[in-house]
Amino acid sequence: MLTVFSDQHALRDARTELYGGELVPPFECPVRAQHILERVREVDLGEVVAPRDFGIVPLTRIHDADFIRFLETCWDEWVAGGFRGEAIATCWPARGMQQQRVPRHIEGKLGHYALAAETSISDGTWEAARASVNVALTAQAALADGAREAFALCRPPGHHAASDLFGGYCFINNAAVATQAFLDQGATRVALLDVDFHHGNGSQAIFYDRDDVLFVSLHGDPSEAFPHFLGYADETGRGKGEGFNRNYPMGPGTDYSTWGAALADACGKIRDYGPDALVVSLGVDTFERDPISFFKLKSDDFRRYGATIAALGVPTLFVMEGGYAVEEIGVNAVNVLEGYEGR
Ligand code: Q9C
Ligand code: ZN
Repeated sequence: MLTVFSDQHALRDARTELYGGELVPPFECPVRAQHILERVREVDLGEVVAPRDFGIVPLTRIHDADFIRFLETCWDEWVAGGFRGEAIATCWPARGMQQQRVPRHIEGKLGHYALAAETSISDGTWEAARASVNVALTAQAALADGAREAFALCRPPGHHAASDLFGGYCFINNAAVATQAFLDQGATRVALLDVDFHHGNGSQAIFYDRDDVLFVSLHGDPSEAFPHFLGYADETGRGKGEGFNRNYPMGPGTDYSTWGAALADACGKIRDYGPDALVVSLGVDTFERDPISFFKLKSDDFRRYGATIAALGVPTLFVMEGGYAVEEIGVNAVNVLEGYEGR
């Protein structure tokens, strides 16, 4: 299987994450991608190529133009504002306040565009996010050119990013941009399967009103886990999108007997949908020793579910999302891909 990787991911190297009332080194850190790449090479998964630059247009198919400009200019505006730390949102348009007007001051812009406070914007964040979406689009192009599968080793991740929201370590929704690229190139239906531990709130919101994308997500119950305010089972889509959004929230301690059954059910929905392509938001924070999650998947389980996904027989683009047990992240992520390949 082809892997697409950019060393520009390392430009996303924030010093701070707001966690438990402290500023700590971010869980979403450069060594994650390094370890996955090392494992790809170790098992000889296949060729590793650098991304091409697809420019801004494919991003604007998913993201608000002012939001993209905000990401591009945020760090410079923050520095110009005289602040000494990294850019962190500290205030929001809460219930009863103005939701539509975008403030001029960077502090107000951050609150307008952030969905959470843990994700600092730092020097190089925009450049890394650009490289990450180019990785996804380069892998998508390989499928468009006839490959049956490809691995986009994206970093930073994307599935929490909505049309005009960043957070949960995400800035540009790489999987959503790649999904839209399939449609823009002539696909009629694309399935987006999100197996990251966290609900893909950004992907759900982006495609919620549409029937040309089936979004299916397995994740920690939002009543117990981030992103806390979306991802319930009764969120099934809206308007002509009704029935094209499926959530499988699961509680603390969920192991493969439960998770694998949910995946089998999810794959049944995907099969019934009959997609031209499948995009997998591949987070491995479902692992039993993930430091911020509560599922109990073992390293061998990742191999098993890769095979389940392969059985769909649909051209598949794997897009890397979360996973914070950095020592095991390479084995776990590549186990999915090896399981998919039946080796
Ligand atoms: N107590 C992804 O996996 N904060 N993002 C969690 C845990 C945010 C995860 C706090 C987690 C974001 C792509
Ligand atoms: Zn996650």
